[in-house]
Amino acid sequence: MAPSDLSTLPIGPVSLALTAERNGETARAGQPLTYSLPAYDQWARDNLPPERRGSLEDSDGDGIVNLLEFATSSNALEPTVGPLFSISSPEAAAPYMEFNRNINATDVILSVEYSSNLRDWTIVPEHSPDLSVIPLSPPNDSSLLKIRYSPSARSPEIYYRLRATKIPIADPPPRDAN
Ligand SMILES: [Ca+2]
Repeated sequence: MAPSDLSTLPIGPVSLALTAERNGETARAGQPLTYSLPAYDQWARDNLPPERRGSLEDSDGDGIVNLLEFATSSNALEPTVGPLFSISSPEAAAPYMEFNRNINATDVILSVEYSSNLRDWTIVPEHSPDLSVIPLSPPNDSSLLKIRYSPSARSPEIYYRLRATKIPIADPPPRDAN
């Protein structure tokens, strides 16, 4: 099994196409298998001290909670300087923002939201044509995708934010982090 097409699934759980082969015959499942692993918990155990593993904790005090650090392949023990995503220069003909997506964060939905007034936020749909995967050069760590959001509709003033939502795997309720 291999991820069916990561380039079209930058912000969600892993999706796999299932096939079975026997005696030269191949059967394919009609629906891909989408699965989530308790990836955050595993990452927290591997990377964070025991008393600072909460998804809404900020282990390095940089204002970015652990869940967002995980989802964007940021170092949760090394304060991030500046914003979590980059924005094109004001003169750019087609403005955009870019952020990193950790494809190992299979139990975290990472979405872009925008607002013109910082009160009402609109989620950019996962399969929006305004979202694209930017090839890294040189090719980087394979667990990292660079995602670009380039809005097709123009607005004189717009705010962006990233939302990370942890998919509940077992008993814990869903937890949000902005
Ligand atoms: Ca942090």
